[in-house]
Amino acid sequence: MGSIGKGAKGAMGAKGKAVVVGLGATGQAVTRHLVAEGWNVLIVEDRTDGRTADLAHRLGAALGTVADVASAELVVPSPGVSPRHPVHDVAAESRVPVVSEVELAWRAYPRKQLVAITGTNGKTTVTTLLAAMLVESGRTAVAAGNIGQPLIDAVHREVDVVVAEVSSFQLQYTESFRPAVAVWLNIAEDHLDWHPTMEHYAAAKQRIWAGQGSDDVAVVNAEDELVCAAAASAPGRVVTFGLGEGDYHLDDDVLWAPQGRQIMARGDLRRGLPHDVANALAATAAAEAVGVSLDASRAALATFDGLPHRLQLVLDAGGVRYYDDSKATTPASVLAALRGFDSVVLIAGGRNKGLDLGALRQEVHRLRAVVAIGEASSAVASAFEDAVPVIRAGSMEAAVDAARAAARAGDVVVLSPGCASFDWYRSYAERGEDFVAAVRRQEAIS
Ligand code: UMA
Ligand code: ADP
Repeated sequence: MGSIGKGAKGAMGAKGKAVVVGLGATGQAVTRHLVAEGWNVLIVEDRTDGRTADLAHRLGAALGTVADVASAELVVPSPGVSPRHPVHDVAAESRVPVVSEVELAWRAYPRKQLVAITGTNGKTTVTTLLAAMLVESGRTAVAAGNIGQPLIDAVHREVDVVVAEVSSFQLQYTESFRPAVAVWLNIAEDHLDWHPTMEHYAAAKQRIWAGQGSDDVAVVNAEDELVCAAAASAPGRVVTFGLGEGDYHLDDDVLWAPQGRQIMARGDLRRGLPHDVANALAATAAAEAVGVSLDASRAALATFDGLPHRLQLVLDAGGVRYYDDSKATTPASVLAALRGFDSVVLIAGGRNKGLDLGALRQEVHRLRAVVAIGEASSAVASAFEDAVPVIRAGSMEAAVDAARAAARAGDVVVLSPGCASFDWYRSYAERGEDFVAAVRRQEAIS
C-alpha cells in the first residue's frame, strides 16, 4: 500500500490508529483491509445496537468515538457520512487526512484497467452494460463500487477490467484515484441533503478525472453543458456522446461510432427511449476506450433487458400499462421516464433529498394525473397545482388504487418517485416490490 496517514509507519504490522466511520458495507470492507495492513482500527458508528461491538471485534477492530479522530493518523468515512459530520471538524482541527474507500482501494491496488462511471442518473445501467460488453468480448470483468460490492473488495480480483460505479460521496475524498477511462454521464440536482451546494456536488463528480494523465480517457455527455464545461479540466483525451451530437451519436435512428461506423439501429435495442440510447452510446464509447470491439458491444446491447426498478414493465391490464421506476430518486430521472410516454398517471413522492420538485412540471403536458405519496406529498402536489389533477395517497395500496381509477385505456401508470424511499421503506427495491404487489393484487380482484 502506498503511504497514507500523517505518520503511517511503513510496512505491515506497524501502522498507527485509523478511524473508520460507519459500519455498513464500506466500513466493514475498509476495516478488514486496514486490519490486514496492520492498522489499529477504531469504528465510529452512530447507530449502534447490541451486535455492533461484536461485529467490530470480529473484524479485528473496536468501537471508538468522534474524539478518537484527534489522535488518529487516518480517517475513512463511509459514503453516507456527510461532510457536516463532526468527525470532519475534528479531523480538520487535528490535521488528520480523510480519504474515501475508493481512494484507499486505488492506493492499495492501482489497476491499469479500471473504468470509473459517475453521473446523476444511469450509473448502474451503464456499469452493468459495460461489464456485459467486456464479457462479450472475451474478457473478464467485475462491476463494483456504488453498484454494491465495495471497490476495495473488488480491486484484488483476478479479472482483466474493474468497472467501478462511483458516486459523488465516494469521489469526494479521493486524491490519486486514476481510472484509465472516466465516464461522466450527466449532472442534475441530487443529494443536496449531503452536499451543501450544487457546486460542491459537481466538484466531487469532477474528481473522477482529477488523477488522470495524458494517456487516459474521459467520456462525457456532449449535451450536458455542465459536464462539457468541466471536461476542459480533463487531463486526457476527451470522447463525447449524445443523441444529437457527439463522437458517439444517434442519427436517423441509428447509433453511430466515430468515423461513420454503425453500432446498431435504435430499433435493435430492447428498449430505445432517449435515455436508453444515451446510456448505450456512453457504454459503447467507454468499451471502445478499453479495446472492446463494436461487435461485442452490439451483442451486449441487443440482449440487455434493463435492470429491475428502472422503468420496468410490470403488467398490462385493460390497455393500461404499469411501470416500476422506483429507482428514480431525482426529478431528472422522473423526467426521463415521462419523456417515454404520451399520457401518464404518475405516482411520485417519498423523502425529498433537498431537491426542487417543481422541476417535475417540465413534462406536465404528458400527465393525466398525479398521485402524491410520502413525506414529500405536499411538495409534489404544489409542483402540479392547477396544472393537473393531484390525488394524495397515504399508502402504496391507496396510491395504486387512485392511479388505476384515474387512468384511461392507452395510458401508463408509472411509479417514478423523484425522492428517496426511506420515509416508508428500507430501500428503493422494497418500495418497487410493494408497488408491484399492489398492482398485481388489484388486478387479481378486478
Ligand atoms: N452511518 C453513521 N453516520 C452517518 C452516516 C452513516 O454512523 O452519518 C452509518 C450507518 O449507521 C450505517 C453505515 O454508516 O451503519 C452505512 O454506511 P453508508 O450509508 O455509507 O452505506 P454502505 O453500507 O457503506 O454502502 C455504501 C453506499 N451507500 C451510500 O452511498 C449511502 C452504497 O450505495 C454502495 O453500494 C456501498 O457503499 C458499496 O460501495 C448505495 C446508495 O444508496 C446503494 N448510493 C447512493 C445512490 O446510489 O444514490 C449514492
Ligand atoms: P444510478 O445508478 O445513477 O442511480 P440507474 O441506472 O440505477 O442510475 O437508474 C436510476 C434512474 O435513472 C432510473 O429511474 C432510470 O430509468 C433513470 N435513468 C437511467 N439512465 C438515465 C439517463 N441517462 N438520464 C436520466 N435518467 C436515467
